[in-house]
Amino acid sequence: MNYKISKIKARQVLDSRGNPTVEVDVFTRTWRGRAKVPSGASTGVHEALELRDGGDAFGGKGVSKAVRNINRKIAPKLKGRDVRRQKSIDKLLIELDASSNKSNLGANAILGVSLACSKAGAHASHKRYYKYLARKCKNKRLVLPVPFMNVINGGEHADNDLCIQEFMIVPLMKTYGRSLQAAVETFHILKSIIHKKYGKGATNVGDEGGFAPNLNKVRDALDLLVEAIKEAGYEDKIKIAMDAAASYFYKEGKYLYDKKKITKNRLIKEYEKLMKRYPIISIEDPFQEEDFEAFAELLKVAKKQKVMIVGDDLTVSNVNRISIAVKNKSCNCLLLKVNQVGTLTEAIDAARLAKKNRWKVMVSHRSGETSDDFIADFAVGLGCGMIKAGAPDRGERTSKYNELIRIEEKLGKRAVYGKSILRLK
Ligand code: 2PG
Ligand code: MG
Repeated sequence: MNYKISKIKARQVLDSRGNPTVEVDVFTRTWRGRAKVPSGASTGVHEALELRDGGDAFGGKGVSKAVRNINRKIAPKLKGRDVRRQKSIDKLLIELDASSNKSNLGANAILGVSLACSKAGAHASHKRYYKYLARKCKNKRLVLPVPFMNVINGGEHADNDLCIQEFMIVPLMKTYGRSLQAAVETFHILKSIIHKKYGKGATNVGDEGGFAPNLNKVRDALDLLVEAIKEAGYEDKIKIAMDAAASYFYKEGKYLYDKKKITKNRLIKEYEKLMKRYPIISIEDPFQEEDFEAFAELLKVAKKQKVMIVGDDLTVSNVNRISIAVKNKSCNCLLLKVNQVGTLTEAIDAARLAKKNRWKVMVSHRSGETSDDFIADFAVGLGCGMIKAGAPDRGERTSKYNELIRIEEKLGKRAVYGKSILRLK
């Protein structure tokens, strides 16, 4: 039988930060699906557990336990199962783990298997991966996502004093290909502006490939983006987005913003000013991950400015947390990261719940990535219209943007660009 899982083999490989991560091969008689698992630095406390070995090897970051769990505990249970039956495979993985946060087998072990099965299933069914995923998502409308490109890195992703973690450019030309070009041109102009203003070393890049100059003011970073967009000639075509990842500058009840301790009310006011002054279209995790109310207060203001408020550490791609955010009216967009929750099925459920509540969904990479380009196909298959995959440089980031180039080519005239899905100023 071509669809039966004949073998599963996991191993430890390296991610883009040089840390160990899990790679899984799932075989049917004639096909193989391979997945590599990403890893975050600014992780939410409610995320599923990433199992690390501890001890001395690899500074405690080895994943040999997770690998062993796959080879010894998961593989024997999945052998002989139909690889296309994603839901029942994921259900079995969840049952085998039997914890609330995947802490027994490790979310990295479980996700590697879940995604490798989906890839093997697509191969065995002779389907393009994005189409196969679209069926799993019960979605008929394939959409090329608008890239949210993190071109200035701060927070946990860079060795500088910027409190806000990500400053992104969002190209809104007619097609994906043309948008990518506009963003790349702007990225290179940004590099020369930073070089001129801040000198050598300032154009070194952070974990997600964006520049990491030693700025300490949020407005300085935003001014750089505005200047680069203008010089590149895309003033009305490229907008700005931010991921504050605010849990990481929240200390003892205050936010350490631009090196000053401020209250959440002052931070709300500051965001309001930024939204008025800059072409910002979205702010992710503007407050720490437990403050559903502050998110809600900002959302009221943001809606008037047509700015999206995105939940990441707040919602952790988890239906329970999303439900709380829905009840509190905290966000209108979900950041979707499969490894926050641990299986493909649960990630799809999270996206569905968000959509049902008229939120938008943005598929996202992690700051620790690999060459695995799953999220590109996933974003297209889900039809959500938005992807966050870092700057347009470094192999682990461009692998996603390049896969989208191939998909656009394949879809030809049928290619729809996600621009219309965004609410715009
Ligand atoms: C985020 C992500 C990805 P990390 O906060 O949105 O950009 O970072 O993977 O470190 O959590
Ligand atoms: Mg985030």
